Amino acid sequence: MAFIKDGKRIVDLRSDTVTQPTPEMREAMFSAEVGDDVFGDDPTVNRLEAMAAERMGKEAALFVASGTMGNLVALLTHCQRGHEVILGDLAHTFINEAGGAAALGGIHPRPLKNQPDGTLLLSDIEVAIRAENVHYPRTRLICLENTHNSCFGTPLSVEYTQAVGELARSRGLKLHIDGARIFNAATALCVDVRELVAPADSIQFCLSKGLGAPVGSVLCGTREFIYEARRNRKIVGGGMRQAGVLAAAGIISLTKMVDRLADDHINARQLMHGIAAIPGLVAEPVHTNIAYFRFAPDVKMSESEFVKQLEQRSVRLLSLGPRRFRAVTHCWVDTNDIEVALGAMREVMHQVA
Ligand code: TLP
Repeated sequence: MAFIKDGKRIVDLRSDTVTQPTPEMREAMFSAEVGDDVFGDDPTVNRLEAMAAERMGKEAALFVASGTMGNLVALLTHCQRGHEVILGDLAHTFINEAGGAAALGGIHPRPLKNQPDGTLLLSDIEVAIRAENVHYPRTRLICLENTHNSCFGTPLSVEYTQAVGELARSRGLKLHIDGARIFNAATALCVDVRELVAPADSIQFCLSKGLGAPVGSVLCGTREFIYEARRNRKIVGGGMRQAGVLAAAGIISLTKMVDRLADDHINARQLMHGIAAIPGLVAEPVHTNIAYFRFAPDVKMSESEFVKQLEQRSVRLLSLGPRRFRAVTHCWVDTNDIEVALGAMREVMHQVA
């Protein structure tokens, strides 16, 4: 599959959110049986939720509009106003979700330093958990992100997640996982996704990233938790009606798109390998489908000029902060596209060498 614009093939590495529904998804969306999901009447949504819960080893699931909504609804369900959530200072929920939990839920964020592998030190979490004291917010929840987007797409291990889960339980706290790319983590670690999420009270994963669906995420947890989450989804306006047209694509994501994620990881490694050999570019570690790289110190070109020059060669990626870039592989990019991207980068960097 390839993106074609004005007759030209585009290699779009800005994010795995740019993926479009596959022909099979479009077919399934076209013929999806639907009903009013707020009444619980949409058979396709119900089927997706049952499949997702089973896949995650949780009792129940809730289809939501986006990863951001999944995380927000999870936080609103675990926490009351004035509660505190411990999370990473580089967590998507802390940085990239418009402060929704604070803005709408009165939930106080307690960011701890993310280690380069996306973990939070257990000792840091221990220290951050508040004692009962009239001055303090009440610690209620710990959030992990797996894979960790800003920390090189690193997968968090089963052992680490279990350790955080045990710590949470021993202190009467809940654990939520932002598993936007949890299947990438399971693929990279060669483990069943159930093992990765077993220690968590809730997990949200995205259908609309590497799994290719056009819209949607699923939040999973106990039956009781999902019952409450459904109310909170309504509060944030996420009660969708004939959402089966969207869920139909999500079912294809779960049944057909998970096993191919390993290819995206191979392509990301191929990309990084190539970038490492281009004078002026410095590759960073790559673990899954997210590849970061930067300019070498002597490069004079601006980030925006680099992105523009690549765009002119039909290659898209993101400039993320000073002298640094991100390229994400996904199902609309193949090994040939990776070579095209590398060729374009070589050409652009050659001009400034
Ligand atoms: N990530 C997007 C951008 O928002 C940065 C991307 O291009 O990587 N959790 C994680 C770990 C994510 O990476 C994202 C999206 C979300 C949650 C939010 O998902 P959506 O975009 O569906 O709200």
